Amino acid sequence: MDILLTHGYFLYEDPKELQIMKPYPPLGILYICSHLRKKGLGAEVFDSTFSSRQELWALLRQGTPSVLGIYANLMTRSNVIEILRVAKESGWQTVVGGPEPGAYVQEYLAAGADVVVIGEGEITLEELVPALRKRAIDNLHQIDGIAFRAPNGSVIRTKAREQIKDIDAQPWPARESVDMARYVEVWRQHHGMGSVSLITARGCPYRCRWCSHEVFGKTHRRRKATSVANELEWLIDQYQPQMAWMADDVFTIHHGWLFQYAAELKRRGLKLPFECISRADRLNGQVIETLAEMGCFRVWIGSESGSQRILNAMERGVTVEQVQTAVALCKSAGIQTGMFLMWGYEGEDLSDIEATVEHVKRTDPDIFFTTVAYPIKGTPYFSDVAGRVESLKPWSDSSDREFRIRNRHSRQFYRFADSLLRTEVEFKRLRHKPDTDDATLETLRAGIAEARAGLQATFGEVEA
Ligand code: B12
Ligand code: SF4
Repeated sequence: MDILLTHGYFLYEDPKELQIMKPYPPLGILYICSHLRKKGLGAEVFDSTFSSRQELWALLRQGTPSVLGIYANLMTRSNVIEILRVAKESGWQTVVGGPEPGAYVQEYLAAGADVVVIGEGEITLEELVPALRKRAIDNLHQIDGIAFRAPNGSVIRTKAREQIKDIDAQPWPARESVDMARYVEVWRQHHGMGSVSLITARGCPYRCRWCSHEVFGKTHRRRKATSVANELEWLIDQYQPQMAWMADDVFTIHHGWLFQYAAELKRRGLKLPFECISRADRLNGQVIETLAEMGCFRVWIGSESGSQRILNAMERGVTVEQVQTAVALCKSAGIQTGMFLMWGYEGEDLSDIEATVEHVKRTDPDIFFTTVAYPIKGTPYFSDVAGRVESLKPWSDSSDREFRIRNRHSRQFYRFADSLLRTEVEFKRLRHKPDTDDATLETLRAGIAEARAGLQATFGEVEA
């Protein structure tokens, strides 16, 4: 084996995810694995999702050390750091990649990574793995897209790695390297539908200020509609799923492509229910009708705020009305909607929170999730607040979500905002239902009053 690929996500250690139970395989390392195998390198995957750190430690300690490649994102950082430590103690050469390490090169090198890969991993690892296997460290300077330490301790960053031009020429993810049947089965057991994931494009050209573009930059490269249909057909044959998740950033970004893909599915008689993410401005009547015909049962929309002022500050490029129209169109086409909302973006005050509450009440999506804005290093939003960000724990033990932004409203304030949103929406939903009793409405009214009073009371509280 030339390289063992892994990621730091352990499902059974994550109480929240254990309730949700919607795991998908790590497509990034599976793409790398199939590419390296195609190039004749011995690549294997240790899929941590259903495994434990003890099993990984045993493999690292007992196996013959070679190169260990680890995918890292902001949530898995502390696990990845621990994996690096055990791997180094056991004599492995270590490489990290994914959306986070490029933003924290020094830190990952200090934590035990021999090399940090920045951007797409396929070609970089194709060149890097043989060099590491031969311990030809001097050759590293010639490999684009990496950072490493010179013998004198200085950090060397090579030229940026050029992106893969034709992503269709790449082999599909090496799903055979992970227990795909188990992923599908977990979905089936917990949600009544086995699910698979696939991507149709790489990169997003939009510029929402809080979103990370670390891996693909602002490019957008699409696969051919026929190639995606081939992969879907193969997935159905192999794993008999009842649904799919199109894991693209914005599945409906290219309308011409979408219509072609829909026609291709129709020609093949394929109609697997699926869910996807879209921007409201990339949804219109014809797109939504096409999605419904293709089997789309849910569209997730990044709505973020009901205040246009805040959407503009985020450079979201979407209007509140567009979100409302898109949700209404989905409803009339029989497609469920899920909304992502963000509290606490710079400049948000009580009137913006009230606008978000009104927006969600009016739009009435089937589901909505809220989060308090968190600055991802490398994004413009991070730069905006960098001077005020304080980590609550040492970098290596924390995620980029364990921090405080000085002078931002307190966490308690956002808990009240959340409670106001949920009780107001519930009240509106139940008020007109004939079987709702007065006591329920009274409880909700009290909840609304309490949340609003809490918001007022904590308005002056800021993160210290
Ligand atoms: C699908 C997805 C999810 C799924 C993951 C399920 C799964 N296993 O696939 C779900 C919904 C669970 C999810 C959750 C979250 N996600 Co997410 N997600 C994505 C998304 C949209 C696609 C991932 C993907 O498949 N990409 C396609 C592959 C080909 O790209 P890739 O993984 O980046 O891999 C390439 C390179 O990174 C590199 N590479 C990857 N691994 C390795 C390993 C080595 C050794 C090397 C050298 C290179 C390398 O090479 C690969 C091929 O070129 C990305 C955005 C995006 N478009 O990538 C966000 C993204 C990864 N998610 C993000 C975030 C913030 C989250 C959450 C924190 C959100 C939240 N609020 O909870 C959670 C964290 C969950 C967790 N515990 O890890 C951020 C990460 C930012 C960061 N700096 O870490 C991203 C980049 C979105 C964004 N633009 O901000 N996510
Ligand atoms: S939030 Fe979505 S639309 Fe905005 S830049 Fe990120 S991926 Fe693109």
